[in-house]
Amino acid sequence: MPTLEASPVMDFQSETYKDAYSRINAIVIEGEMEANDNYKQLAEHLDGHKDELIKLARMENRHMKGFQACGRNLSVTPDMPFAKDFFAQLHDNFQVALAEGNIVTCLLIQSLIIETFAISAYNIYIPVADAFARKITEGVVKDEYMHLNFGEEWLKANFEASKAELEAANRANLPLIWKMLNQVEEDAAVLGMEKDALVEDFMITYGEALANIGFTSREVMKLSAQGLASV
Ligand code: PL3
Ligand code: FE2
Ligand code: FE2
Repeated sequence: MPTLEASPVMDFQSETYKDAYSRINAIVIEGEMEANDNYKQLAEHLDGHKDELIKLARMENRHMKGFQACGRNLSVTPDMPFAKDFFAQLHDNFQVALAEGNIVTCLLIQSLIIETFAISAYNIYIPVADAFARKITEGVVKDEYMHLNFGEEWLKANFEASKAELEAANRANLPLIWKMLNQVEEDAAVLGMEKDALVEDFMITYGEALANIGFTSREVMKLSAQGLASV
């Protein structure tokens, strides 16, 4: 009946829910852990931003602990090997870029792509989460906007020198996000999260970030849809 409350009734203790949660929970724990590593490494390579980056890294560590608590609260054991594999390609691309001194690429991967991925996932998760996880995730998502903003500000200040590398890094890494989204689509649906909503939220947030950095709206459209046709 259309007048009734629309929010889905979720059985957080069902085996189906807990099975899907074991992978999604692992993904966010692994993502937060890798983000912690990435900001610690960036702190050593980005002149003049060491203290700030160390602070961001510490926040990621707190996020990881928060999501570990969410899994424990539902008596779910996160499937960490699955999650490591899930991030492997992005992880490798970040490490190769760092080794080659391509800091712009590192910032695009961590502060733009991964933070936007997290922001869209967390925003879509909050309304369908259990009460404990909702509270944790609401706190986390506020921090993630700050992390995205760090990347935006640095890239905006260095826009002309970064533009070509950003375009190349976007071409190499954004298609991985669509692939990753396809991999979690079914599990996310069990948690009440729709893939279309995730894609839409991602495109909006990522597009806004690119516009803030200095790309024209035509460029933003091209960049933010890179590789999307294959989804
Ligand atoms: C860095 O601050 C955060 C890195 C975490 C990235 C996680 C991306 C999550 C994508 C999985 C979609 C399912 C939603 C999960 C909701 C908790
Ligand atoms: Fe985080
Ligand atoms: Fe973050």
